[in-house]
Amino acid sequence: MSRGCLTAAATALALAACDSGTSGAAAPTPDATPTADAATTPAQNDAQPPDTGASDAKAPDAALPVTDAALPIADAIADATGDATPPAPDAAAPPVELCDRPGDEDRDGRFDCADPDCFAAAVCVPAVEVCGNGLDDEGDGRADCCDPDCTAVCPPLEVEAFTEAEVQMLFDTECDVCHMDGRRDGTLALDAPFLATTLGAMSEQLREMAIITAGDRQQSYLFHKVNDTHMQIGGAGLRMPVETGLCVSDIERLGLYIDALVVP
Ligand SMILES: [Ca+2]
Ligand SMILES: [Ca+2]
Ligand SMILES: [Ca+2]
Repeated sequence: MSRGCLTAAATALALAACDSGTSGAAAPTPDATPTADAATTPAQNDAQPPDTGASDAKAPDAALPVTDAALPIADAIADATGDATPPAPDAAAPPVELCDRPGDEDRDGRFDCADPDCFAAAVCVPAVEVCGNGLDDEGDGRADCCDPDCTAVCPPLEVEAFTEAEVQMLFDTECDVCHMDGRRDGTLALDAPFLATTLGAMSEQLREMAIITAGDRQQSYLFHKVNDTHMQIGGAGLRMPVETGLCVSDIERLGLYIDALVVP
């Protein structure tokens, strides 16, 4: 008896503890338990509905505007798509040459600036040096009165001959990339003292002419290379310095220096 009674009592105590843990002091009375449960459940139900109600209220409200707004947007997209689709008919129109895009778009056998359709296009009109605007308008490396294109409208050059030190300084700043410190474009070396390697030494590009001939710029291949007249006398290659060239006043001062050189 004692064991069965103890077990039953333990179960009753455990149930009582569970109830008391859930609903507090009202647990002992069976009637109170349902009351407490009933009170709790509705309360929870009451508490939840508002949340559900709130979310339900948002969902439809949010959904409606979206749907309403989506319709016009969809219509607009459809309209836009409809308008964008027509390119098909436009593509059938005569093609136009695009002057700045490689290709013969109008299929007349002539491309870009070689196509008469592009002769007046800005991209095809050769740039010209505008003298006095401070710019190198056609990109030959020389601006305004430094550009030979402006010689006719610029004041006559009234310059003095470079000294030997000034010529070396010019080479040091303009020719060092290719002709100094062991770097050789051809055989030309302009390291100081430049006269040691240029005066009377025959040019590789024009073997019958010395790089520098004392007293005569016209017989000095180096002068022709910077004056851009080297091709006219049978030379080769590009004007020097590459891309930038020299200002016409510096070319003239170099010419005067060579002209004044005395044959050793
Ligand atoms: Ca083209
Ligand atoms: Ca200019
Ligand atoms: Ca220029």
